[in-house]
Amino acid sequence: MTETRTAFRTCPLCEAGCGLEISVEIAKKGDRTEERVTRIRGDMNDVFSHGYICPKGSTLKQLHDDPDRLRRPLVKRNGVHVEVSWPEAWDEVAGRLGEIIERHGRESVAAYLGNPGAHNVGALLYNRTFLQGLGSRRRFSASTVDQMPKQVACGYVFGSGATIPVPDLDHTDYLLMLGANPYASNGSLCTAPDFPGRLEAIRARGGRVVVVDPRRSRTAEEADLWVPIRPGADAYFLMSIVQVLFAETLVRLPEHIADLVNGVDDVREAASAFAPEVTSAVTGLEPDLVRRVARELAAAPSAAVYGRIGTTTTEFGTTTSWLVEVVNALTGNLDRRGGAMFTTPAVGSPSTRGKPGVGAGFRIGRGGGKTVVRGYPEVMGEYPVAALAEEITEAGDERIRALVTVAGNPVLSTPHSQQLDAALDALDFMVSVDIYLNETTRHADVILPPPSQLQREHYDVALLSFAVRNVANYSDAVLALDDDQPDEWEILCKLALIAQGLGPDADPSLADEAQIDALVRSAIADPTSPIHGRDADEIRAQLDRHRGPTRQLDFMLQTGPYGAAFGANPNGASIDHLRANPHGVDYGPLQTRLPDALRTKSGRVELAPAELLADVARMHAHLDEFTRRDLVLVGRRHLRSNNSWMHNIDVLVKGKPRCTLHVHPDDAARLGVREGSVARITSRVGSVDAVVEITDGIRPGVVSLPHGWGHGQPGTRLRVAAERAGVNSNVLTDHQAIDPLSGTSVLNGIPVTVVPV
Ligand SMILES: Nc1nc2c(c(=O)[nH]1)N[C@H]1C(S)=C(S)[C@@H](COP(=O)(O)OP(=O)(O)OC[C@H]3O[C@@H](n4cnc5c(=O)[nH]c(N)nc54)[C@H](O)[C@@H]3O)O[C@H]1N2
Ligand SMILES: Nc1nc2c(c(=O)[nH]1)N[C@H]1C(S)=C(S)[C@@H](COP(=O)(O)OP(=O)(O)OC[C@H]3O[C@@H](n4cnc5c(=O)[nH]c(N)nc54)[C@H](O)[C@@H]3O)O[C@H]1N2
Ligand code: SF4
Ligand SMILES: [Mo]
Repeated sequence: MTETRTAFRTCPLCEAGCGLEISVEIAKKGDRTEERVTRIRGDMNDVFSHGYICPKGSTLKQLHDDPDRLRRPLVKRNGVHVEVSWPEAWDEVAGRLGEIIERHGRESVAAYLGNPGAHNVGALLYNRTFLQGLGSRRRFSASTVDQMPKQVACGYVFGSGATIPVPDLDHTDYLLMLGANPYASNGSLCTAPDFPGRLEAIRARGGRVVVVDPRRSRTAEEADLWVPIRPGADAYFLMSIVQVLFAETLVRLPEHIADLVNGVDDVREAASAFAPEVTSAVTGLEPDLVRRVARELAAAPSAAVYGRIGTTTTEFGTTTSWLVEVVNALTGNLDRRGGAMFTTPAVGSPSTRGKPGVGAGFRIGRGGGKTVVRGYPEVMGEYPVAALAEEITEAGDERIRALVTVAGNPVLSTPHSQQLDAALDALDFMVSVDIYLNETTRHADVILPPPSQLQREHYDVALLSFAVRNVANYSDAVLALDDDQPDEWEILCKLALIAQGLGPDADPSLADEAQIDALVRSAIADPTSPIHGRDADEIRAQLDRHRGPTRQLDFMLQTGPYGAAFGANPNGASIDHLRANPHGVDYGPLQTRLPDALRTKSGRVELAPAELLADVARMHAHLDEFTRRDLVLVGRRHLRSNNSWMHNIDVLVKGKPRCTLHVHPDDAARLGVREGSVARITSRVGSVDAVVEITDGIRPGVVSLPHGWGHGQPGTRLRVAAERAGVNSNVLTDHQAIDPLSGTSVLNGIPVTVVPV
C-alpha cells in the first residue's frame, strides 16, 4: 500500500531560503513504513519565495540518496577509513581528544566551522555549545574567507557585527551593486528569494541597476550599466564617489538621524585627496563615469549601495564595506524606504535585544588573544583562517595539535591550500563532523556524519536577520532519522561534553538542558526582555514540550520582537504559530529602525571610526601598487554549484566542464593561449593547470577561475565529483595576503602569470 503526503520546507542550500513543496511516498511493508521523497518543487504559497527555486533546490533528494553520503561514523585505521558504530567512534574521540587536552591544554585544540553550518539550525545553535565546552580560543571559520569585513565595518559604524543593512530591493529606485552576482549566487547578506526577479522588478518600475565587477557577469549583463573595475579597487571607486558628493554639495544626511551622525567632516577630509582623476589609474575607470554614478545616486528618489564577496575578499575589504555604508548615509539613503535598511528578525538579533539605541560598541582583540605565529588579534571571537596552517606547523610548543572541523572543507576553501593540506597531516588528532569523505575530512581520524538535509528541522536563524522583508518560517524534518543516527546538535553537544571530560557515554541532553536553562534565567533577569520577572518553571513547562534546536528556537521566537512571550501576546511568534503557518509568516516590509537599532557607545552613527580613518593612509600607500600588476586572478560562481561540496550530484555537474580559466581575447593573444587549450596559472604560492575559455566578458588584465574544485584526491569518496575534478583555485591564493582590519583573506586580485602548457 502506498500513500503520498506533502511536506513544506525551506531550502537550506543557499541564503535565498526558498520554500519547497516536497512529495513523500509512504509505503507500508508489513509492520514497517518506508518513506521516500518523490518530487521537490517550489512552494507557490511560500510568503517570501512564491514558488521560485533554482536547479539546486530539487536536488535535496539526490543529496539524501547519494550513496557516497556518510551514514555511519568512520575511523581511520592504518591509514584507511573504516565504518564503525557510534559508540566505537565516541570512544575514539573521548580517548584521544581527552588525552591531548589533558597533556597540552585546551588551546592545543582548534575548531574550523564551515559555511553549511550557517544554513543549519542544529549547527548554528549548538556550535557555540561545542565551542564553550571546548574552551579554546583557537576558532576559525569561513567568515574570514567571506563576510567578516562587512561585520567589522558595520560593527564600528552601528555598534554590532550583526547589525548590517541590506538594500531594500523591493522599493529602491537605484541599486549600485559591487562584487555580487546574484544571478549565480542568489544573493548573500541580503536574503531575497528570486533575487534576479527582484532586480528585474527594479528596472520594470523605472529604476536603474548598476553593477561594478571586473567580469561582465550575468547580473552585469542584465543591468543598465556595467562598471568594469580593476579587481581590489572598489575602495578607491567609492572614495571618489564620496569626494564627488562633497565637492558637488550633493551630501544629504537622512533627515531622521541628521543630528545623530558623527564624523561627517572627517569623512570629507579623508576623501578629499581621492578625486576620480586620482583614482582612475587604480580603478581603471574613466573619471566621468564615476562622477555620473555619484550624481545618479544623489539624484535618485531612493538608492542603495550593496557590496558583496568581490568587495570583501580583497586587500581593502573592511574599508570598502565601510565606504558602502558611508555612501548610503551621505546620499540620505541609510535607514529609509528604498535605501539600505535593517531587518527586524523574528528570532531577534543584537539590534533588538537590550537597551535600544546604545550599547557596548564594537572592538577587536578582545581578551588579548593573538595567533602565535603572526600575532593576528581576535575578531568576532575567531582568528583568520589563513593563519590556521602555520598555527599547526610553526607555533612550537603552542602549536595546534588537534582540530575539529564542522561542515567545512578548508582544504579547498581557504588560501594556500597545499600548505593546509600538508599541515593537517601534521596534527596529532582530527575529528570532522561532515557528510562526506572529501579533501579535508580524508585527514580526519574520526568522521561523525550528521543526518541529511531532509532529516532535520529548519529555521534560518542567521540569514533571516538579513532579509529584505521581515519573515519567519519554520519547517519540521521531512524524513525521520535513520536507526541510531544522532542529530547534528546531539553530535555537537556530545563533543562539548567529551571536551569537558564527561566521557564517551555522556548524554547530549545534559548540554542542551544547561543551555536552555541559562537562556531562560538570563531573560527573566533582563529588564528589557518581554519575560522579565516571570517564573522560570512556568516558562520551562511551556518550552519543554520540545527539545534541541526546536526548543531554543521557540524560546528565541517567543522572546523576539513579534514573540508570543509565553502567553502574553497570544497571536505572537512561537513554534506552534509557525507550525500552523507552514508557508511562513510575513511581518511586512523593512521599517525605519534608527536610532533604536544602534549599539554604539555614543548612541550615534559612527561614520568615521578611528580604525577606518587610519586605513586611508594604506590606501594612499598602495596607489602605485595596483598599476604594477600585469595580470590578476578573480573567482566566480555558477548557479549549479555550491562552494566546494555539491559536485557529487550528477544532475548538477553534468554538461560542459565549468572549472575553466576565463581569459579576455587580448590577453589570450598576448599570452599565447587558445580556446580549449590548457594553461598554467602560477602565483607566489602555487600553480595549477586549467582549460582556457576565451571571453570578452572580462576586463583585460584579469583572469577568472571558480573555487571549490580540485576533487579526485586519494582517500576521498566522491565518485561523481572525481570524474569532474577540476582544479583548486585556492592553490593560487596567498595566505600572506590579508585585509588587516578583519583578518579576511584576499581571494580576488591575486597577481598571477599564465602560460600555455
Ligand atoms: N578562492 C575562493 N575561495 C573561496 C571563496 C571564493 O569566492 N573564492 N568563497 C569563500 C566563501 S564565501 C565561503 S562561505 C567558503 C566556504 O567554504 P567551507 O566553509 O569549506 O564550506 P563548503 O565549501 O560549503 O564546505 C562544506 C563542507 O560541509 C559539508 N556539509 C554539507 N552540509 C553539511 C551539513 O549539513 N552538516 C555538516 N556537518 N557538514 C555538511 C560538506 O561535505 C563539506 O565538507 O569558501 C570560501 N572560499
Ligand atoms: N550557485 C551558488 N550560489 C552560492 C554559492 C555558490 O558557491 N554557488 N556560494 C554562496 C556563498 S557561501 C556566498 S558568500 C555567496 C556569494 O555571493 P556573491 O557575492 O554574489 O558571489 P559571486 O557570485 O561569487 O559574485 C562575486 C562577483 O564579484 C566579482 N569580483 C571579483 N573581484 C572583484 C573586485 O575586486 N571588485 C568587484 N567589484 N567585483 C569583483 C566576481 O567577478 C563575481 O562576479 O554566494 C552563495 N551562493
Ligand atoms: S536559490 Fe536554489 S539553492 Fe538557494 S535556497 Fe533557493 S532553491 Fe535553494
Ligand atoms: Mo560564503
